[in-house]
Amino acid sequence: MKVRKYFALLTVAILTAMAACQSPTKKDDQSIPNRKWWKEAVVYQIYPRSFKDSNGDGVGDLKGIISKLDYIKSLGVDVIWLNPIYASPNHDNGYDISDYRKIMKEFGTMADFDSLLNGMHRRGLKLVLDLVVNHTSSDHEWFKQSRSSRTNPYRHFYHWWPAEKGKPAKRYSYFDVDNNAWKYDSTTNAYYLHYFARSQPDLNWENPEVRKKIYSMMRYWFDKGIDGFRMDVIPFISKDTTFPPLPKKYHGNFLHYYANGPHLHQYLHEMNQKVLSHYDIMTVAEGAGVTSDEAMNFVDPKRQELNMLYNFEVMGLGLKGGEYRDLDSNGVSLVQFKKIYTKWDSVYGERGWGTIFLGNHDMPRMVTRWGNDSPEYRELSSKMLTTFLLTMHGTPYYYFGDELGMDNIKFDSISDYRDIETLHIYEHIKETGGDLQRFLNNEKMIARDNGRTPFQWDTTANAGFTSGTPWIKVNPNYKTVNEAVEEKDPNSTLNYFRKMVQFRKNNLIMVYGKYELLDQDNPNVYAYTRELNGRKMLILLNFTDHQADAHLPVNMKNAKQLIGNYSKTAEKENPLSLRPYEAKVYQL
Ligand code: TEU
Ligand code: CA
Repeated sequence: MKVRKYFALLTVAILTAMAACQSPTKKDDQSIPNRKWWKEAVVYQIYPRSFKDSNGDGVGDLKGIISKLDYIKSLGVDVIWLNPIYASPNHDNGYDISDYRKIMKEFGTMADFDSLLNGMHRRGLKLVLDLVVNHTSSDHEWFKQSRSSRTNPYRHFYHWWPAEKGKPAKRYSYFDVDNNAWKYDSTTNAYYLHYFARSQPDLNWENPEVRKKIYSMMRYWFDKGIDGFRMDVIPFISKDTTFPPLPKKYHGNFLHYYANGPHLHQYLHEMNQKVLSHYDIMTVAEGAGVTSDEAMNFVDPKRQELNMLYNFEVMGLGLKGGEYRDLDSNGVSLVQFKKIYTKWDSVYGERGWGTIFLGNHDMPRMVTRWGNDSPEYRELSSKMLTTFLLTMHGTPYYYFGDELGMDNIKFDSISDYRDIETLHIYEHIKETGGDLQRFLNNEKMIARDNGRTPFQWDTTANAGFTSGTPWIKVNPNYKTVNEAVEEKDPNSTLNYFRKMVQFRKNNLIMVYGKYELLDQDNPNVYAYTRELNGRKMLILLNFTDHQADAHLPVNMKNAKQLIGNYSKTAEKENPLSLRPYEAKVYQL
């Protein structure tokens, strides 16, 4: 029954999109060099903990995902990226792995995994897993051995600094109450390195034994049939093991130092030769600390390393940062936003391939961060951002729940938070007698937990996510913002997402067409063209809550609108005048 409903809707979505798009794509198909399935794919990211709970323990699980595969298929997406599903004590929700070849107890069993993968492949969906190999959990057997004695065979699987040499040079840590990446361990009178939490010791990639073990583990998953890896903080893996004082030029920018280890590219190339190149798979590097000048070193096909990398630059927009993670009172500058995306597009002008995303499990909800989550504009601005994601050059990574227009939950109290990052910063501010309220206010906007609340399936208790008590609160707006309600409404953000995905699929120009920014100094409107084989499309996006005009050197006389987020056309139709958060795509 359900399946049929989805397919009926899917057919409607496809027909609408096809009707909206007049020109056939046949002509586009020829003469596109280097076509690849992962360039043409739309990736849908699922945070398994929060997608669907099958057994009432309040935690999403693999069986829950299996039960929703028809829904996922109905979206039109091609690839599912799952955040870590491996055995873990869950200090950082699976980013602290205690066994790479086992499934996290809360998520299910290896048999569940096999049937999930099978269910995806049967539906023509591909599966990308998270590869977390900069660090393990301190509960990993390797680390237990390593810390047990200085002569243990696993000792050099991690980075140790013997205390008799004095204190090691300062290294900053993300999730440490003292901000210190060296933790003293009395068993062997030495410090170990952890760029993230104390429970996430960094692996020693300079040790060939470590690399061998990791490559073998990667082959284990590829041999099971997975279709790729998203590589967690992969730029951080190589380290200068003399651990000198942080060089001056990296003061205030330690990330950049972490991302520039001496043998990083040697290891990525080795990984490519020993593992990746033997399978038809995709890889995407989390690009923390990588500048646009360096991105090509990861993805240039000639170098044989990885396929794609995320651009992190945009993540800092509109934030002042610092200890309190303050917001910039001027908000996000659209001119800056456009500049960053345009700069990153030019990186891949000739070779390599980019990515586009506006949200993930480390970010607040896209509509709150980049759109407008007020009742009046939540849906419109969600659709506008969806239009952006699906009309840009580069593979779109779409975060689950954004298709419903889910927004930040904005917790008032620290007791509602679950994330190690928020909790540790709070502890630190408390210990140093800082202003806790200021921090909590900022977290309403940027805390990672905002993007981790349960998926809103329907109007029943806990949004249909669980029959038990959810591990983190459900956003109370689930009574109106949910899949079941949106399923029935042809104009919902959900059905708009489906329409946009089909629009991209039906127009290869959206994948391969050259991107050009227009009207760059316009603070309200993002306007750009995509062009392929003599065909040209214009995308107009109003990022404000008021009427705004694009100023373009483009003749709109024969322009035809193909798709847009308002259901009715404006009364006085001036194509370059946009209503609040309006998004339109024209064929020129
Ligand atoms: O994130 C690493 C990272 O680069 C940080 O920017 C991270 O975004 C953090 O949220 C700072 O706000 C990856 C994972 O995506 C993240 O979920 C993990 O917590 C982290 O690595 C450690 O594995
Ligand atoms: Ca469960």
